[in-house]
Amino acid sequence: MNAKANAFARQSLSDVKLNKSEIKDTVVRHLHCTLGTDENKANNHAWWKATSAAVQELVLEGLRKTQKTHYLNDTRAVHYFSAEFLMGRLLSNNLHNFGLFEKTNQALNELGVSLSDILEEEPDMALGNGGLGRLAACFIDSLATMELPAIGYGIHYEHGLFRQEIKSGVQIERPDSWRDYGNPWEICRPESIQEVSLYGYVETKYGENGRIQKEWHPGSIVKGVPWDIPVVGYGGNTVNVLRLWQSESSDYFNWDVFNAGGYIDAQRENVQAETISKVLYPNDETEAGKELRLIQQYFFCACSLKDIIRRYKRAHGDDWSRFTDQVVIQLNDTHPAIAIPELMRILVDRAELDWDDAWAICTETFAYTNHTLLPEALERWPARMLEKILPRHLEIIYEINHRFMAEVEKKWPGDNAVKAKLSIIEEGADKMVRMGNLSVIGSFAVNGVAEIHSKLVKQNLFPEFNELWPGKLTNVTNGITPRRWLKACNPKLSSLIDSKIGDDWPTNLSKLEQLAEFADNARFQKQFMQVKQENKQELADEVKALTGIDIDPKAIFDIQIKRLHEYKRQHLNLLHIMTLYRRLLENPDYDMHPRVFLFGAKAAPGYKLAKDIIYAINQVAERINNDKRVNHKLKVVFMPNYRVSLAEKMIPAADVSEQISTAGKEASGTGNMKLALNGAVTIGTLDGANIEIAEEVGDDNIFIFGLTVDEVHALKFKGYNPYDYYYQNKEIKAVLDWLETDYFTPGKPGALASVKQSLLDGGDPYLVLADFEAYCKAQTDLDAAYREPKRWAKMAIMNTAKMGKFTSDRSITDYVERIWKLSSCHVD
Ligand code: 26Q
Repeated sequence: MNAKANAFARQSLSDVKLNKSEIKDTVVRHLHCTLGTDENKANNHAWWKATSAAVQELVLEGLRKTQKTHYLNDTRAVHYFSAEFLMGRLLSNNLHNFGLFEKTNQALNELGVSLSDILEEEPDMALGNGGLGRLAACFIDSLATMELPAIGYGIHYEHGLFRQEIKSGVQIERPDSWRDYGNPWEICRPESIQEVSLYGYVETKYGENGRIQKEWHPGSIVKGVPWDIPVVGYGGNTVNVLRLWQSESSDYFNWDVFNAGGYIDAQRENVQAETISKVLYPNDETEAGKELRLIQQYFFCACSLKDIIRRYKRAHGDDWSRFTDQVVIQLNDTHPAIAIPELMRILVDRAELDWDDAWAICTETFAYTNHTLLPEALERWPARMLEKILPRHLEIIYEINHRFMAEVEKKWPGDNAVKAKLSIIEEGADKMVRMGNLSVIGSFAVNGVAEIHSKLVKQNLFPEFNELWPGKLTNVTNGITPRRWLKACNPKLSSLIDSKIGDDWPTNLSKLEQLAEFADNARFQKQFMQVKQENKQELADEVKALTGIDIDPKAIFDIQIKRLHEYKRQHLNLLHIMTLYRRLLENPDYDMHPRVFLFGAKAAPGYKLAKDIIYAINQVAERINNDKRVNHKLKVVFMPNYRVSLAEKMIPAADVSEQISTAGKEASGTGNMKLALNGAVTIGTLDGANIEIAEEVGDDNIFIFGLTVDEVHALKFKGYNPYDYYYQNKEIKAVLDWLETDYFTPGKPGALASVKQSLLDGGDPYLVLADFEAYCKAQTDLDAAYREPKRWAKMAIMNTAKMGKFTSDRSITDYVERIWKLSSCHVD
């Protein structure tokens, strides 16, 4: 961009009171000067890029001001370390947060362009699997909105979560290429490149004062190139950053190989280095133990710590005494736990601090969020692997453990069982490093993500740690940003709410409670349900376009959207659908309101049964949707490639929110909050945040069913036999046997047998059959409620009205007050 254009940009877009014609001029200028095209030639993609570039001018202005303000005020900041940030699309969000959405819509209209069409051109930034990654994205939105000094640190994956295609009912994974045609938001910062060491060996030396010195001689060095994604707060004052590291080969390291004539070897090194940030691992809730995954984790933690320390030293030089005043690091699960020994290495080996001083700094710097109780999801790394990749870190972990074991001995003298349990090292043929234990020991605070989950973390996962350090384990219930998950995704409901209670609810979500006054008001009920109806019509059009399936917008839209996992029990939903189908076949007059069941879910590529469940859903859908006897009452839709931007279309149209995990297994859930906020009624178990949602909306406005956590434990303890339910309940037997025939897979009997098998001989680990009857009963009650329009409208309104607690602003306030001890910093 030339200097004149730049000056023009400042005069125009930097003034938030931008008018329409200035927006038009800026977008057109970018069409010409950035995209090299013009109004006549430009397609929607070019218009999207030009509009984004125009908005980016404002973003960068805000970013510059924010960074200057934070620097001048020498603010304490939170550093959110996460292997995943599921950002989704940014243009609509940034326009809303700057308050420019409507004006830009009009400006583009006058240029003959539809804003809603060009928004569809933006690829999702899918640098995450599901809940954990999206939580990180909601949190950085709240941090910027609340003008808190914060930075997100993660990995600049070349390929985000795979794109899902469904071919003949089967999930096919395709690479995601979100940056193929350039990303208008990210800024490369070569001036802040960091180098990271890997492999090699450790040399022990003796310093002059007799102090043992360890020197790590790395076998390989890679470069971390930072890409900054600006994060615009609502209101547009504070613009924080998400800094994502991309790996590259280090020129410095390859020079020798290259000079020695090893061009090919040098190239191989290049490829290996670049592999580190190539692809996001798609296995949520399972520990894969792959070497590359560990290298990814260390890579981004090491880059981020160097970045933090560089910034700290710029202000405080070599004086470490103020480090913990300035820096707090939140670990999003154990994925970044290797940062703990890395900071120890920097402090002890590089800064030459005494161990105890270094450890004091470390344990005042880190806090850790746990997101799971599933044993298969708790990260453990083979000590041998750590030794090879990070030899010095393994030594440090042993030292941390050695000193910690002495503490345990003091508290529980002679108790070897408790030592074995609390040790960071799991002994055995192959020693394993337990990242959960390391994280608890190396942090000053540990939190679960919903009341019940945190209680179980204290009681079942880490009871001895809770005894050793009372108060360290705590709860911060998750939340979601109402800017994306109501204001931006549901403009019709947002306007209706504005008209009733004013427009400051996006930053003060408990104001929604005022809607409760109108829950019985016939006129408001009508308006509310009219909005829902229009959203359902829009989704029906989308379903038709994406899948070719016709659905009736007057039917109940019953939605289950989340990663596919046995514990989330999509197959419980499926068994109920098959039960309704059977009832309808047996009795064509079976009394029910027409219902459309919609699913969105990706399965980890290596999770066979999860993929089988997707196949089963699709095959049952195919049969039901084409069965004239029932398809006026029952439809099933599997929406391919579930992702943030699809969630934004489905959630506003939901009547029913399926939250049916086995009690004790879903740490919190956040989709439950998004759906309820948009007026969907939950059918769910007493699990995760469902419990707190039920407390907020009241028993009349939610359908709770099934075993509680205590009942699950009791049943497992007494010995659970799924065959008891199979033989006792005719409908269970009928639908499970049905799965084994070729009714849903013509010519291929047994193609769905694995689902049945897992629920019988497989032992039904998630108690699907035990909860089946209660689930069906709750579904029948729900159907009856829907058929009383006034009752249903009230329930839907009450759900929206009572979601104030679940704004991520409240979660962040909890973190700030109880863990981070941060102050906001106003940016003018
Ligand atoms: C681990 C090892 C190797 C490869 C991948 C992974 C991996 C990746 C992602 C393990 C777990 C995840 C993601 C977990 C997750 O999303 N958990 C969810 O977190 C939400 C936010 O707290 C909760 O609401 C959900 O209940 C929880 O399931």
